[in-house]
Amino acid sequence: MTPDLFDALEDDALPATQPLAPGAVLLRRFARPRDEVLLAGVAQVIAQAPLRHLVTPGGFRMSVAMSNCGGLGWVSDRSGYRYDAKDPESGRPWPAMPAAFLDLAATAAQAGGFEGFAPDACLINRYEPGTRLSLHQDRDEGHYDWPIVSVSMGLPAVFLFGGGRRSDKAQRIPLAHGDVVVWGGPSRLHYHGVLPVKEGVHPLTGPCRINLTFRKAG
Ligand code: MD6
Ligand code: FE
Repeated sequence: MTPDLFDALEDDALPATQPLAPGAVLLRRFARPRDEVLLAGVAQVIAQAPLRHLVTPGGFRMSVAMSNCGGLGWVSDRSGYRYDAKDPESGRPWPAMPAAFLDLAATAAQAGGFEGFAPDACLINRYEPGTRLSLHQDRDEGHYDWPIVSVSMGLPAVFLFGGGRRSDKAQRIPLAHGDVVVWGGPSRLHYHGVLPVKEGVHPLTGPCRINLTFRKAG
């Protein structure tokens, strides 16, 4: 059996929409029909605002490489985490959010039950094999009225989705190319993370996983 056929058979056995918690849903393969357009958007953005390894307030270099597009970008340095309208590397505004990004984020949010999502921030993350993201909450937005929409492309990963407390047991959710996770409402502040990405090469992204995280930060 070819790997592709095996993938297709596995897909058939899984629901397209899988509830994870109240307000949280996995939309399997939701972004796949638009993957090439989205990755072209990523290439455009990172040509203007290159991926970089931020430093945490504690002084550690993050293993995930990051950039942003949209009116606000998430940044971290020795002084803390924050949203900033300018790329601190260049002093220029972050690149505009490609129309395909806005459209995907809005339609995915709608499929997750959140009508009218208009994100002003898109964080682009590149995970190379071995890269992980430890359990955290997304709480730098200052208000939690809108969901987080997280799009996975390229290499697969295991997403950890916990509860409102760090000690709550986390579900392990395998994410494949094109999968989208939406979490908002009662699960907006749920802890989440990504286990170390395994070695591999994806036909569209090469040896990495690209994640887009959409938020309303302003
Ligand atoms: C993911 N990413 O990569 C989920 N949060 O599947 C995140 O939760 C995330 O990549 C805050 C900042 C960057 C991220
Ligand atoms: Fe997060």
